[in-house]
Amino acid sequence: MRALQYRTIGSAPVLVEIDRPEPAPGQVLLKTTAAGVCHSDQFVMDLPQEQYDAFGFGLPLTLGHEGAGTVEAIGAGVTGITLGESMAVYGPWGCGRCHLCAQGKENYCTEAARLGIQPPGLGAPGSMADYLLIDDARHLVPLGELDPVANVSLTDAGLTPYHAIKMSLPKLVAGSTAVVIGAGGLGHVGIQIVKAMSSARVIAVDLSEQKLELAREVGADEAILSDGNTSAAIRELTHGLGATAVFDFVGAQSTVELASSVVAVEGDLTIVGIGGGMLPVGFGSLPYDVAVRTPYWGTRAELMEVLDLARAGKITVETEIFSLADAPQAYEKLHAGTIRGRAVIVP
Ligand code: NAD
Ligand code: 9ON
Ligand code: ZN
Ligand code: ZN
Repeated sequence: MRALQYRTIGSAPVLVEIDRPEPAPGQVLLKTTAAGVCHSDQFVMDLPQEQYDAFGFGLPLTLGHEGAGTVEAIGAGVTGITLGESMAVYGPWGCGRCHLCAQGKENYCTEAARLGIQPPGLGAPGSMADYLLIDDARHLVPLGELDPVANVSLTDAGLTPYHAIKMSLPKLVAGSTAVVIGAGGLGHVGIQIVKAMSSARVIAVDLSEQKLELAREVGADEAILSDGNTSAAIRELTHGLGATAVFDFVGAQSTVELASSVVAVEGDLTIVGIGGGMLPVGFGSLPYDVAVRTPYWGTRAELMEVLDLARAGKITVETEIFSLADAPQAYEKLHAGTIRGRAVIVP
């Protein structure tokens, strides 16, 4: 089968021919229907050797941590799923047994690292291949009638903002303001999630006019450029109060500083982007009682909820489709900042 693999530090990923895996007892083999392209893949491929090794992803790495597929083969002992069923893949695999996994919070599994359990595309072989091996059937959520290509990115670009935003919902009352920094893959879905789940006004911030246009199309009430005036503009739009919640889908030094300069008293400052920005946090460094969060991906139940939001027509992913052979171009476009919404690979 074909697989898009990151093989050499600092080089572009390449399409290679590898053996099709067989599901061992307990496992499931999917025939891939779609694979999403996340900026985290770029982050991983930009790491120097030493840091890459520290993450333990290994080489070669078959990319793709957003995945969907139809059930192709079922390992011994697996029950409850049928051949041919269309599935979304829950990516942050955990042990399934620890206290957090028992709550469906496999994204925060306390045993995964010790047991060497890694997400597909971030250690385990990922979805950018003709077939994808799933370690356990509980990591599959039926898509039903949802189109896998249009919805595959809900497994990360939907699930991650959903998890981040859901924690802030008690604060996002009528009259509140949510700032979404970065209207890319995660951000453009995040805007829709805030609008679908709360009555907050959304101010989107991005570097590019095209992304701001997309932000407005998907429901942002205001969309403003990220420049020296952004902080003042947000203060003005919020009558000096600042934003009830700031979701930073970039996480660079400049954006976490922007976030801290616009968050309101008792607000939430949620850093989702992994751009390496750091904030000094201590009494007086932020408005009173601001909560700073750094969430990772989302829970199994939340993936079901995100798919239900899509079924209800409340959220959609803007997609640009690429073949597996053209996947390296998708990463080039992502790197250049010219993907509108999410790039999706269709093998
Ligand atoms: P993306 O490239 O699709 O979107 C990023 C957007 O941010 C783009 O529209 C870009 O123009 C904009 N941007 C870049 N610099 C900016 C700045 N200084 N000010 C304002 N806007 C700026 O990326 P994505 O796939 O949506 O991922 C977003 C971030 O979230 C990445 O850092 C990714 O690695 C991270 N991520 C984190 C988690 C998690 O669980 N915490 C999960 C998935 C992705
Ligand atoms: O899901 C992603 O995109 C992120 C959270 C992966 C980050 C990483 O480097 O493991
Ligand atoms: Zn991701
Ligand atoms: Zn666990």
